[in-house]
Amino acid sequence: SNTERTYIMIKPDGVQRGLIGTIIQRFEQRGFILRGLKMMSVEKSHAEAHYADLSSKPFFGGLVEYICSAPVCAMCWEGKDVVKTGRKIIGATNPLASEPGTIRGDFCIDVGRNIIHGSDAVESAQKELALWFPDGVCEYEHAMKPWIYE
Ligand code: YYY
Ligand code: MG
Repeated sequence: SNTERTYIMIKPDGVQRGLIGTIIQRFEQRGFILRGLKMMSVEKSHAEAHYADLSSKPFFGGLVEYICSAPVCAMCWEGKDVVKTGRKIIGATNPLASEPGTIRGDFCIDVGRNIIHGSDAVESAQKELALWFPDGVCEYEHAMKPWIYE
């Protein structure tokens, strides 16, 4: 459906490196609709909840510390197949394996500083949006819709 939603987050390195505008532009110019956007300093427990599935990994502690090290930019994007397409726009987890033209493939090198998060499935997107946007997102009619979808 055209109203699928995903959770996208610019991580502390992306925020500090001044990449918010560039990243938003890539989703916006593709035709996706921005429904939620906020800057947020992340509590340890919140980062741990977001990455709960990875809690047994050796990099978990460092990952949580990184996410809490400076503010993040939390976003909800909407559109047809936005979860899968968002992952394509972002690129592979390890930036050295990300194709040029993807966000990670254009702007970063280390897996532990890969500047952006994107939900990996519709179900995880719903969970993540509930965690990061507990008060919901902005429900509005976007004027571009008939020019993006037939
Ligand atoms: O969804 P994605 O961010 O592409 O990767 P995940 O496998 O969900 O891992 C989340 C996050 O953990 C990843 O973006 C960087 C970090 N990480 C790491 O530091 N070292 C690894 N070997 C794997 C993942
Ligand atoms: Mg993931």
